[in-house]
Amino acid sequence: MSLVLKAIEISRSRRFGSLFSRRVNRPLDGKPDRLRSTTVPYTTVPARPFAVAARFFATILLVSVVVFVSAAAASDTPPLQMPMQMPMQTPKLFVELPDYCPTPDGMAVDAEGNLVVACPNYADQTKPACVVKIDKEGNVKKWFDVPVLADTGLACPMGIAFGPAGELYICDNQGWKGTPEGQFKGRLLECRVEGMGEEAKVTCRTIAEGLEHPNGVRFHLGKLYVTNSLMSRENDPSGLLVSGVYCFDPGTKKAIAVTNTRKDPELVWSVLTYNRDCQYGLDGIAFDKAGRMYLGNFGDGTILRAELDKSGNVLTCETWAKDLKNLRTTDGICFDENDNLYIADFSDNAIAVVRPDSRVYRIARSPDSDGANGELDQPGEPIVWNGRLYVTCFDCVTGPDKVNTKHDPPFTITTLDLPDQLDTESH
Ligand SMILES: [Ca+2]
Ligand SMILES: [Ca+2]
Repeated sequence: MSLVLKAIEISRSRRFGSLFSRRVNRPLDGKPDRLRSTTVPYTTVPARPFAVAARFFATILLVSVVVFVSAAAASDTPPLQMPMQMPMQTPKLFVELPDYCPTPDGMAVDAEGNLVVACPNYADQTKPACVVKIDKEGNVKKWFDVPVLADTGLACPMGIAFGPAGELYICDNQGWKGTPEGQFKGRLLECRVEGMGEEAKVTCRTIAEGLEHPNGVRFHLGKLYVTNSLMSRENDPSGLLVSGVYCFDPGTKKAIAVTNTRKDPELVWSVLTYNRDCQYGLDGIAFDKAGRMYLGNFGDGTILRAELDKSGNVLTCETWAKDLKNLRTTDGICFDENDNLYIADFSDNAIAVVRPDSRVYRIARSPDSDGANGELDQPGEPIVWNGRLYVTCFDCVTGPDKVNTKHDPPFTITTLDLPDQLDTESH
């Protein structure tokens, strides 16, 4: 502010000096010098220069007051909320997974700070579906093989979440491969595991069964919320796909059998997916600090936000974020500690961030590749771990709307900076 006034002071004195010296002796006829008759006397005309000078002073004073008042007012109000910079990043390779993890998917962090990854191994189901642990240095160890379903001889762990006692909840998506024997056989498992790898002692029980496509799970205030991405038995008059989110009590004594229709009492919300070219519904799920539930509707590329009551019932649910230029499909989602929501844009090989004000940004996108250099190779799920974003590369599905054209080794987890850290560093 003082610099501004100083500049005005300098300007004012210069303007006044030149103005006065030019006008103080002016010819009475007002003609330019070259036309003036030599008979026309010069005289001094003080009135008009002083009037001009007075007006000039008044103008300068007014401008100064306006500038001062504006600056003072500005200092008392918050700065304008300018759009945050969201530079596109080049993902970096975190780890190449062992051959027994060809299709990494859901993630969680255990009590010791390890990254825990579910591996349904759809790309090669001769490899038992398993859960691995990865330490900060990127050392990968098998934790345990997920108990198979007798009907299929397979397990298909996708979304995972820890409960308060270290029990691991697993969406066992038996229907994902589309085999007849796996249809409507999805389970929500609770597994307690002691030891690692060959020595692991695994005790699992089924919380819910008969799910068509259990995909994402979160433990929230003592309840388990699970997305069911397909509910094809529910024939909506529109002909559009129905999908939903269930709320299960982990304390249930016996497995809850669902019908995959809106009649299920545990179904807390259902939606349609409007994109007829991609009929795949609710997928990623996450909760913000205020306890609101966020759901990704995969085919529509939308994020829904739901308010819950204390019993876990959905009070309201609305489309919260949608921006198809920056986010086309919503697979796994997660929050950072600042309530920024990260989304794996599965089909577009990209990562999006939704700010708390619901604006959507794309922060990384990779061309089709094998992922060897850390490229996004069909991102399935993001997670915030040790101050960075980590993303599993599912690398398994191809099709006309998918960037990925081939399942190809290596099998990878890649990593990105959190945008807020970039903001901090750049300031
Ligand atoms: Ca790959
Ligand atoms: Ca690939």
